[in-house]
Amino acid sequence: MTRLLVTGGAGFIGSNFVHHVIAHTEHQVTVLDKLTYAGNRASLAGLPDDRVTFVQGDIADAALVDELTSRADAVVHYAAESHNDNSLHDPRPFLDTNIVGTYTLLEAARRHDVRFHHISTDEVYGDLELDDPQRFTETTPYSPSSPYSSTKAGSDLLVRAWVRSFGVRATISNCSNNYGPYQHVEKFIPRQITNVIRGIRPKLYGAGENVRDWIHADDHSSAVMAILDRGTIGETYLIGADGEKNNRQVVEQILELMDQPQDAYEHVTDRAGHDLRYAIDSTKLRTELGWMPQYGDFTRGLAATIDWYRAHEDWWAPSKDATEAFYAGKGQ
Ligand code: NAD
Ligand code: TDX
Repeated sequence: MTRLLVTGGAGFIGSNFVHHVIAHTEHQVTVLDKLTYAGNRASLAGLPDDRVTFVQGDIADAALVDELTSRADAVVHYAAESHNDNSLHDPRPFLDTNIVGTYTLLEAARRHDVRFHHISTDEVYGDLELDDPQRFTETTPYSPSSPYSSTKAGSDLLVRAWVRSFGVRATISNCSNNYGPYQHVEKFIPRQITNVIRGIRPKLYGAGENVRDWIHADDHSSAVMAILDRGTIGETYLIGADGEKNNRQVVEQILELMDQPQDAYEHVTDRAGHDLRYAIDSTKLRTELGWMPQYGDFTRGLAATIDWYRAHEDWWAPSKDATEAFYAGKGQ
């Protein structure tokens, strides 16, 4: 039995991972989560009390992090400020959590010699041209564009330095855009689904030509488990499921699946510095660790996600009005 400390376990992907661990292993889980606007305890509902412990706290709180890390066999670090648009509005919390928070966890992992897995993003690599035949690999140079992605890049580099300088037993994964249930309504896919449910037209930034490489959150979780179980210390693994689509295609698919005319959306003010395209080559993860995504069919995963938002208005409704007010203030 392994004791996992999962940071950010009340967020979208962290909570998916906690459910995955409980369903597929015998591990014990302690969740450390600050419950920012993005955290929601309801995302952890139904889990067994004798295997999951919830601690509300900040990953930058050194005393708390030290105590929890001393009682763990591995730290799986999801906690972050995660939304690009928020980082353009107020970058400070991104520095505090993504940089100082990661540093605080690394120091505790170093003191207690605890295995560490750092969750990161493909955005650290910057963006690609639409017709670039290359995709991101583990050797692509870092070139982040936004306050969010630059703080994630900084946190990755801290992990690499703590491995090399102090021998911390860490791995890193950089994943592409996730979708699925329990994603905050500020993000692209849930925002558009819940807009349609509310009778609001979906909002496409700019022309909608930007490409994202979609992966279901369940597939992200199984990849992280594979890296925790079989990954090589010091290595980075890219996680992706060959899911490239431009934003206009995704909105049209949502509208079609929700029985709306395919052109029932609006173009709104583009994001400043908007990355054009992300695309992941996950050959290393597939060949070295034998991982495969289970959601080959984006349309099926999207339809199930739409069903989930239809059935769980109680989960997302409390955040919806404030989120739309924030966007309205920016012409988005
Ligand atoms: P999220 O915003 O849904 O959840 C983040 C969680 O972290 C929340 O529960 C929040 O309360 C918690 N948190 C924030 N600051 C904290 C702090 N200082 N101390 C403790 N807890 C804190 O984010 P997400 O989309 O689930 O992303 C999780 C991780 O995955 C992040 O590291 C993100 O960079 C990475 N990632 C996300 C995606 C994606 O598509 N969403 C893709 C690749 C990587
Ligand atoms: O209303 C919208 N309209 C729109 O066109 C919103 C909210 C977004 N968009 C566009 C911007 C992006 O091109 O959709 C795309 C996806 O946007 P987000 O959901 O904000 O995701 P992105 O900025 O790509 O970053 C996501 O993937 C990588 C996560 O939020 C990050 O945490 C992760 O690291």
